[in-house]
Amino acid sequence: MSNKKIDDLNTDTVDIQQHHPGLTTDAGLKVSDTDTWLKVSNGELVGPSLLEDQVAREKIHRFDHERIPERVVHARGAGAFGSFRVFNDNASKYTSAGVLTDSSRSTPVFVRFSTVQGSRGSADTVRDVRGFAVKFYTEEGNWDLVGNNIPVFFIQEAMKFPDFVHAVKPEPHNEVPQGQSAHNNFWDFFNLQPETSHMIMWVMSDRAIPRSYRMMQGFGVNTYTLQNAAGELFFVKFHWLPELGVHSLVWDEALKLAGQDPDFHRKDLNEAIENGAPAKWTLAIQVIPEGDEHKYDFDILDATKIWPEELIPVQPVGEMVLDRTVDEYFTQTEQVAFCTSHIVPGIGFSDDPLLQGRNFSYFDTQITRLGVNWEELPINRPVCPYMNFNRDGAMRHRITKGSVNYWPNRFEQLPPVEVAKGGLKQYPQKVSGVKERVRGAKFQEHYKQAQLFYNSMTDVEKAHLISAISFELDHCDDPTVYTTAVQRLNDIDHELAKQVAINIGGPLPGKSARVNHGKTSRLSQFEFKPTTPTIKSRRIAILVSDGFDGATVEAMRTAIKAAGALPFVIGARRGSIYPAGETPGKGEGIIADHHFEGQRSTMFDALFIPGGSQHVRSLASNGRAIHWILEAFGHLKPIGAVGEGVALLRDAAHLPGVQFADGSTGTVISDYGVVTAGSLTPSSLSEGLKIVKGAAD
Ligand code: HDD
Repeated sequence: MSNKKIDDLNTDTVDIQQHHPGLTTDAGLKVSDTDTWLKVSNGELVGPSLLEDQVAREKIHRFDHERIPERVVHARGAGAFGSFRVFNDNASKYTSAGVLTDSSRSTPVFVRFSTVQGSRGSADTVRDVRGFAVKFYTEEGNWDLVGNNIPVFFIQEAMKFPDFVHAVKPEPHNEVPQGQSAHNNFWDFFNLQPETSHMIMWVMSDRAIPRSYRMMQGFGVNTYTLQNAAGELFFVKFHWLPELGVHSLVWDEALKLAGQDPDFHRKDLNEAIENGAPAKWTLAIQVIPEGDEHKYDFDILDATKIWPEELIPVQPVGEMVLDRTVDEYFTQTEQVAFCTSHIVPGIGFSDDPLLQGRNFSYFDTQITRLGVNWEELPINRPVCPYMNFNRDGAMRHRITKGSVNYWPNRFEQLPPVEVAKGGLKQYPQKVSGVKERVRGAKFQEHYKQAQLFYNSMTDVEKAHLISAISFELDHCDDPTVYTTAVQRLNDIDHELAKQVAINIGGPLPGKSARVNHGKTSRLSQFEFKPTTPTIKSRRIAILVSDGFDGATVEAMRTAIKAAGALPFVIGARRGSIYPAGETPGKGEGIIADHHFEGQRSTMFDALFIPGGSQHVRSLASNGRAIHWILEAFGHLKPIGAVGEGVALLRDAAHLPGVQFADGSTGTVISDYGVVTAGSLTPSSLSEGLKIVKGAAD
């Protein structure tokens, strides 16, 4: 399908695989030698290099200036292209914005996902908030919805942002730690700034270690406004709901992946798109009419609060599909620049103080990062016509003809556009008051929603949350920090604080004066299942050694591919592995995609162990293969085993008490996510795939 933004970018794209003009300088001079500097030589001895070699000089100069400042936060990211389409008229009552109401449009988008704390080269799977920034290239200009995968934020006021970022970033004296909030300063900030209470619960939950960018919710976080054709105003919060449901890694996986495959999320996004599994989200809105602003016991303009969906329903509006990877990281993912201040008619801001400050900060940061003409860069420019009297500045490259560059001018060129013809309309809001540095009364309450979140977790999620906090506080070596943190957690939930105190040391907290209200909401990630159960794009490892059962592996590979998932054969070595009945060294056997040391079980969603007596004997004597199986089992991955593979699984995963099938009918031990069968039959295969699907659910 055509995508206006891709067409636009194509006008600036060269493909070096298609065009071979030969090597030239940037000025077009054909270069005959790009490897050896011009020197003085007498034929035998080679003397000094000559400064006059302008080709060498320019190559080095150009290289010296390749880096630009990385983003002060969200430095590490991955991007993709796609489109957004409205699929109902839910939004029409509230807004006149075509992008949210016109179902005949396909609006091009670019999305950049990111972590917040780490620098550009940090690992993907660290515990952190994930950025979820969407640029809609609409017919009325760019709309940037710059959100996160968590619906609330650490602070209420933009003015606190530098303090918060300094506190969470590596400490100033030694620049430690990288990609982590597990340090004194972050927790000190939490201790002293109670408005962080709600967000800290989310960041310590499994939401902060997603399995994939494709399996996260997104949230605009701030409160925006919508305005309809009749001029009525509504407050709105934006939600992205992933087609695949919300899934997380377990902490042990996240830790290991940070070393084993620091680009895990980046690769995952590209791998899925390239293998025909575009990433999809439903855009949904929560809407509050202007007159109901003060109806709730929380302030609807406070970014540390959610709007519980039991009170304000989440209404689906349209679907975003990401189906194209970037061609070049720097010019697209690195140079893309978002601004919360970029809205289109029908969408507006609210008095949310965090949003007001963000509206200043983003434009400003892009000037430092990319220069004043950053909006001219191909990835940032709109797909609709644009023209104004902003001029000049470093690296201006658009050439504008005409003899005037101001308004009004004698030629009446470029007059402002009337509101009726699509010009920006300001909502006529009556404002009066006293100039004061104040926060609203309801902004003073910080604990009710932190409790709401904690109460809404399942037991497993609560246990993970306690472990996560205990991990982080264990990395704080200042007793003031970790003992105070326990007191602060006690304001949220006494049991939670007690469990953490037991783990990290220090005095146990006494009963808190603040009692947990016990209420819950739909916040557990288990509530966000895939639209349709699927294993599409999931990575499934098949362990093999020489002498494996060839027919079973072939059948399994075919079944996995047919389900849209990705089979990977993992062997003792990368290269030919021979099935039973074939002589090693003769013929091709099966080519293992990876070997046990090169890839680890953490990188896969499920594991299959075929039968074959020689193959099982050899895996059983391979420590790494045993570790693979045990680790996959420990991480609760679905595991299938057939024939002799069953005994290997039983021994490797230390499951002596569990009954495995030894007949051909197959037994499902679903509590463990384990499926075994004497041989691969249609029924055992379908049971197995069901378990994998269930795990992906
Ligand atoms: Fe921010 C980047 C999300 C509060 C100032 N922010 C940035 C990005 C995301 C967010 C996803 C990366 C965009 C990209 O991929 O290029 N930020 C948020 C959310 C917030 C938030 C959801 C709370 C609702 N941010 C926030 C505040 C301020 C900033 C309060 C300043 C007052 N944010 C920035 C920034 C960044 C940024 C310094 C760094 C790089 C950039 O803008 O382009 O201006």
